[in-house]
Amino acid sequence: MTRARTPYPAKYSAFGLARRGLRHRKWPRTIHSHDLAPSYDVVIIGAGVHGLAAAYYLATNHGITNVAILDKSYIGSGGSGRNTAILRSNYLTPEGVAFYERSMELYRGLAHDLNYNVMFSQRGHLTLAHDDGAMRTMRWRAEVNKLLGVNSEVIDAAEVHRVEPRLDVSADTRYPVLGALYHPPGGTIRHDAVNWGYARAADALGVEIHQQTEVLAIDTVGGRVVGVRTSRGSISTPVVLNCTAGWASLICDMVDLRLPLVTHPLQAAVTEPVKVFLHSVVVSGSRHVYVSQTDRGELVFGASVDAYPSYSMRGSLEFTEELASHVLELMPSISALRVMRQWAGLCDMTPDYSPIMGTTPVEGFFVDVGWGTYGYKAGPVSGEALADTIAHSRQAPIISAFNLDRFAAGRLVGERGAASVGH
Ligand code: PYC
Repeated sequence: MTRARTPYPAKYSAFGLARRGLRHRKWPRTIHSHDLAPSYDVVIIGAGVHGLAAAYYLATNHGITNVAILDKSYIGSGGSGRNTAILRSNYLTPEGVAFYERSMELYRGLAHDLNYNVMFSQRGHLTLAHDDGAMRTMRWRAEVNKLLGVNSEVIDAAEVHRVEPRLDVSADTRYPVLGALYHPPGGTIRHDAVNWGYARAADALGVEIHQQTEVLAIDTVGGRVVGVRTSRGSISTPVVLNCTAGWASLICDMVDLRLPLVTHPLQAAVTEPVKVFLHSVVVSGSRHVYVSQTDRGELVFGASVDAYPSYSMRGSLEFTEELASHVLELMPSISALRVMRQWAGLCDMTPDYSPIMGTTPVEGFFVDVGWGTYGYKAGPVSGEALADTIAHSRQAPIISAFNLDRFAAGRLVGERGAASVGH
């Protein structure tokens, strides 16, 4: 069934801005509130980038607009608003590289597709290697990347210095930089803009976004989904897509589906702004740190997930201390910089560091979960692939390797070597 469209959102353009400014006209609302309807063709749980993108591509690519997105909090309140907004496709497995490269392709066209400035900045991505084992993994990744048409190459320490003069690449440090995997198309994006851009476009196509609407139970009859019970009432639906992070296993529990997920907090921090000096995204797996600089000049840092499973989203002093010591090994010159804020998000870790996507043994119940620390990069392609999977009731080809059944079949897609930092 196709739901009536709300009028397409006002077009953002310099001309539109000037016209509205001169005429003192307000911009129309971008997201509308709705009562819950008694039934939907598809219910998506989670209003993060994955859920919003899935709804958008269901509507645009398949004409399915009778869709509700439910979130117990607000748009982008989970990992989609808490990540460090790094994009890359320099993965290790052919399946992973092809998948994330499609996401980069969609991200490149997103501002145009959504008529929303998502501030994608392709500034280059460096993954530093401090020992021979890491250098071997970088060469392996570079070869797989090149074979699949992804721009990555291994560079030596002198070249690293040329790309990022502020990094200490001298040989007399405790963990000298031997070289790096250099991935010029990698970069950063403005995550809130992506979330709001998808939300605005999906809303305009007739998708209903229900914030502050918690899923309490999922009803099944004879092994197939028939409805969802929420804090605002019950809905009948034949299709549920679980796009949550942190709560993914609790939602799957509602249909008695067990997933191999362990949830860990991942912390991040941002400094006061300084004049821009760091041009690329810098990652050091063995020093457990990644850093980029925003256009406003703040340094945004992240590290490994906390060592213990938890649902806590609080920052810790231990994290800041460790982060500072590792960052200063790489960039001693920033020792006077002050940290302004820190926060945490939840990461569902899988045994092979690859996500779990697509069909499940419960008919009508689909998953897009297990995103570890790399979910944001995959928002557009996951949305596109899950929309395709739901529309055709079969696993979309680009995610065929990522089905839940790989764990029982022993077909793991090992991406640990391409995770940003050691976990
Ligand atoms: O996998 O590139 C990555 C990443 C960056 C921050 C967290 N994970």
